[in-house]
Amino acid sequence: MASSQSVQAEDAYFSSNPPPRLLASHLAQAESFITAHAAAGHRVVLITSGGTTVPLEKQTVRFIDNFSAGTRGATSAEYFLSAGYAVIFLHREFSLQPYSRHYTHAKDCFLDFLDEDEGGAGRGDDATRVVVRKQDQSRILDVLREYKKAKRSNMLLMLPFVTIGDYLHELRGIARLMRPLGPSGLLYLAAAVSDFFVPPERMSEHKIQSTNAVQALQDRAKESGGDGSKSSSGGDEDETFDNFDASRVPRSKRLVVDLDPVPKFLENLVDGWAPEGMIVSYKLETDPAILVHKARTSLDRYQHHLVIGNLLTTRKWEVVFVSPRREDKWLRVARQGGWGEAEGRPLRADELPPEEPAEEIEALIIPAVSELHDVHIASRKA
Ligand code: PAZ
Repeated sequence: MASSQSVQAEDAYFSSNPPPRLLASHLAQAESFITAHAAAGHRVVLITSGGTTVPLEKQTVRFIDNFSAGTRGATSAEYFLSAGYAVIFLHREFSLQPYSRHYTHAKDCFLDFLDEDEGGAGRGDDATRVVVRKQDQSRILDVLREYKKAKRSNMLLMLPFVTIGDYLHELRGIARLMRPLGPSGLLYLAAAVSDFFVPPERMSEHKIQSTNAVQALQDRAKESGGDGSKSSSGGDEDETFDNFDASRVPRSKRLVVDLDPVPKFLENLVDGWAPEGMIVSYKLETDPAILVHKARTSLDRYQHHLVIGNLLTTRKWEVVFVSPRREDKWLRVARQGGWGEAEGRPLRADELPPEEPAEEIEALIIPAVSELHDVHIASRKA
């Protein structure tokens, strides 16, 4: 059972941080998706993907973000679909998505894949058509077929989030809906989740001002008994950056951001929201010396089933599986000529080849996770 302290923290967090506008609609979609796939005997995976934002204002102009393009989540979704899983893809809005990821955020603009076809004899019209470039056709056709198949068979449900608050509300709601799946439910948490946030009671309603021009406007309005809506003349102007000297900026002009820690909800997820499902979380670090230790600490603390550790610089080349009662297992993409003396220890950033890996590491991760999921299901049945 989750400790009463963490249940209290959960109640306090969710009652004071408003749910996203579309939560009810997202949960209704998730419920009918899960019900249909449970009836068909499919395994269902909830994948979280992308970074969560921390808004600094209620009407948000500025926010803090976490590193993640959504590559891990979107790529994993494709491999889970190939392995027969129905996928709920809870992703940061506008981050990478399964299938379209091959052609968005890419170095080439999608228009580079297209050509004009001037019409041909035998086609019966002279209209110019837009066609995919010859050299890209077979690759795009493969991706298109997989994408259409996933859509046609209703195997992929896409649900977006933006802020850390949206993410936590959505995660809790969907995880609870997955309970009837029992052990065949899989939670695969690859999103980069902020550890800090600004609580609503300390958040400014409007854009935080960098000068006191607005204060002067309001003061003048008060003095004249008006509403302050006229434009100001004179008074404080925005600072210019001529002769700017950071050390002389007065404290009153600095923005000091005071963040609270986000309560750790993995315990509630394991014990309360989806107690039978298999739970896999990711751990991102930048220092190789602490990665495995941090992954193991997270596993011991939350008692879930697997932590996949990865380092910022080497995450497309290798990951480490840390799970209870098993040795740590490193998975690494193959390289022509092998890894030489780097075999058997984490790679250093300076050992990476300049080009992207020839193989996607998710092609190794998903079968290995799915195998552990088989074991999880079998052990629950036993
Ligand atoms: O989305 P991406 O491929 O750019 O990055 C993926 C990742 C590094 C965010 C992910 O693999 C991960 O480690 N997520 C958990 C991050 C965390 O420790 O909160």
